[in-house]
Amino acid sequence: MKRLLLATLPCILFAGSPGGKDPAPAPALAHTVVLTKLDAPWDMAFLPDGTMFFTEKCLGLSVRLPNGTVVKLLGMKDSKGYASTANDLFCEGQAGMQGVAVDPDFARNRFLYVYATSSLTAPGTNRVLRLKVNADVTAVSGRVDIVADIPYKDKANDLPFGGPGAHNGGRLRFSPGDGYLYVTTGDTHNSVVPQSPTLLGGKVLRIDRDGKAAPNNGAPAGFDRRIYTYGHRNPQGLTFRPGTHQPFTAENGPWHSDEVTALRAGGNAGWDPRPNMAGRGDCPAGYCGYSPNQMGPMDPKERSAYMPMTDLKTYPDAMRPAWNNDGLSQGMFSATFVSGPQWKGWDGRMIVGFAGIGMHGTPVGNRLDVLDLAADGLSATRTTVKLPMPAARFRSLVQGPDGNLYVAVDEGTIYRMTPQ
Ligand SMILES: [Ca+2]
Repeated sequence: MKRLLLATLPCILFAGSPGGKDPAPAPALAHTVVLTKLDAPWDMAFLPDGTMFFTEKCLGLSVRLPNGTVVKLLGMKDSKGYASTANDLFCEGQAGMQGVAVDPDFARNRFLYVYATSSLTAPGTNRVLRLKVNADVTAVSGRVDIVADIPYKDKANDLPFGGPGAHNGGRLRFSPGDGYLYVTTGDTHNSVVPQSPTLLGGKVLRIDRDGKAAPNNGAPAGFDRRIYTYGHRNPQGLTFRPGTHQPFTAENGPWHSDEVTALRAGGNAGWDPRPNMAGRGDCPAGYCGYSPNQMGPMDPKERSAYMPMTDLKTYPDAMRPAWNNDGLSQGMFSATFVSGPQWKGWDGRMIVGFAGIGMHGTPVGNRLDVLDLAADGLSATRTTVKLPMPAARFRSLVQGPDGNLYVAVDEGTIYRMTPQ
């Protein structure tokens, strides 16, 4: 008996340890097309029976019922064929109808949440809408904008780069641990936003179903109490580690320096593109987020002079990233942990999705990676998924109630990826 225990011990020690020899193989993957010919699907959220709510960035909110029927629930300005339409909701650039989340207590309250850009407040704001789904899941009603003051980048404040709607954040996820709603927001190419104690861009918010601050968010004195972490650039991936429920973001960085970060309450993610910070001078349009050259590709030899995603010189207590893309490709837009024995060696690991082929001539762009994160969330090792379907712009990743991975791509398809 003692010998048997010793023989199995190395497997336990090595499981999930970055750099360690991995005893469990990667799963083989099959794929199925769930929906296609969509218009820029952005996110999905599931009920336990497989009902799948999904957003299309410039059209609105729909649902795919377990029998395969699709019902269009809430349209945006100029959308056609929806059960109801909200004329204040619009899309522009990266902004539009984005994240979607189901209330953990949906069976009782039937609440659903979407992140959407609205014209109700000039010059446009991003909002978190709470909706009530009817009994047969064919309509929504009772809209309440539980957050109505997330910054949006409008035309008047455009810069020489990015366009209106840029750096718009937009992922919504309920924590399976504490039950609160987490919301990622972008810096909107406005340098004062990410470190601002009151502006809600460049943040992760943590709120209850009415939009009120959750307890113990931990941000410094003087901060809006809804702020959980700050100093972000454009987080669009948000996921919770199985077991510990620790939240992680995946966010876009300049020159392909995308980051995955383990969040802690009140933490600063260390992004500060203001002029005259950290030895920088003035920058065009007051935004140093692409300093020093502002427009062109990074010169790898000059990497240390480029704007850091986590400025540890200015903010030594900032949250260290677990992983940085370090120039490999541009645009990490989604992340989810996967769990369950069917995932074999990937059980408990994070899948991250990229959407950036051809940007600045990078050779690898549209891909899914698997990150094996250390227990302390401060380091990770990466492998790349051998895709069963064509590479595409990976916008959303969600593990469904059936344990499979659902993947939305900008090209208009939602896939189901099934480990074999
Ligand atoms: Ca950071």
